[in-house]
Amino acid sequence: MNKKIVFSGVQPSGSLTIGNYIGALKNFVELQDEYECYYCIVDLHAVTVPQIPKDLRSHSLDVLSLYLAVGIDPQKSTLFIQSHVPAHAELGWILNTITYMGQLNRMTQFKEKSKKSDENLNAGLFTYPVLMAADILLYQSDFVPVGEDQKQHLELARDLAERFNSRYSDTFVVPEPLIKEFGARIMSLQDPESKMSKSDRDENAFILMLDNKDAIRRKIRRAVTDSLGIVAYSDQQPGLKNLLNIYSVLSDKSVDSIVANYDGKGYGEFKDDLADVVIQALSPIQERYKEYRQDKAFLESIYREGADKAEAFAAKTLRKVYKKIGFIPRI
Ligand code: ATP
Ligand code: LTN
Repeated sequence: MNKKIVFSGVQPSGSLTIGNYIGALKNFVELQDEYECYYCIVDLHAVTVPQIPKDLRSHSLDVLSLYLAVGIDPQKSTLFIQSHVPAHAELGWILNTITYMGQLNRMTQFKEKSKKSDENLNAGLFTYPVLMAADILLYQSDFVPVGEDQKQHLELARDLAERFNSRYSDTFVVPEPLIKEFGARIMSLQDPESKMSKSDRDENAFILMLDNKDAIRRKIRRAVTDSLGIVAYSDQQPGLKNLLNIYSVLSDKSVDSIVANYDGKGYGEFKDDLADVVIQALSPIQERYKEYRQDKAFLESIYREGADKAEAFAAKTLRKVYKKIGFIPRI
């Protein structure tokens, strides 16, 4: 029986946050028994904002080590680095030619990122969602586990698959996003109206997967709440709502049972316990991370094998696409 295919990617653009963990990595692990999974380190995406080469190199291996440390099993899932499989850039180009400027102009992530940047914007940042569509469509992916912020990009990928299929004949599977009901949008600890982001300038806004115990405790203590003083899950208390989401996902307890536990108790006690929950969830991952990260030879063997497998699949799809478009096959 053929398994359905799952694809997802994380940018090696910095240290990963608990937002990346809860919204993405944690779900990757849960999918690997039921599906054929491809998990990519999307370095071609990372360079749409300026990167320091030495840091980019090391972040790519950091992400690979974190993939392994959270429990992604390279015997079950294919782990690889995007730039090792040239078909991503090649299909990206083709898809650029069927994408409308208007569609890309509507992308909220582009609008936000371009607002934040002081420098000249590069064209890659604008066409980033097209490359993402190529990543997904190359593997005939059925499902794409992502955080809420990627929903619009997934819609573009679906749209491009449908457009290509109707223009040339059935070629691509039309992918579906897998977005969890809880934890798909972890918010900044300093501004609960905006997404927790690893590129935030204020480091109190995020908790990194590799933060030590003291940093975790300190950042949670400083997390913005409100003056109501009641532990409750409501839109009037967005800071607390976010903390409750984190608590719930990482402790596997329902929000209701957590709220009930803090009846009549203050934010201080709640935050201290939340820090324990986060530390307990991250500690074993951090331990395993350290082991993997120092084993260069092992990491190399994983990404090489992964690229071989991914490349074979991707090349097949690309060949089909080129043929349908009217390119002459070399052999
Ligand atoms: P940046 O915030 O620096 O722009 P990012 O962390 O959003 O980067 P990626 O590293 O590519 O970008 O994200 C990897 C995955 O993590 C994506 O599926 C994304 O939806 C998810 N993700 C990122 N931030 C959050 C968050 N705050 N809550 C839930 N999921 C998130
Ligand atoms: N754009 C995504 C990262 C990404 C991705 C993908 C996610 C690139 N290619 C393919 C899922 C599938 C982000 O999180 N910023």
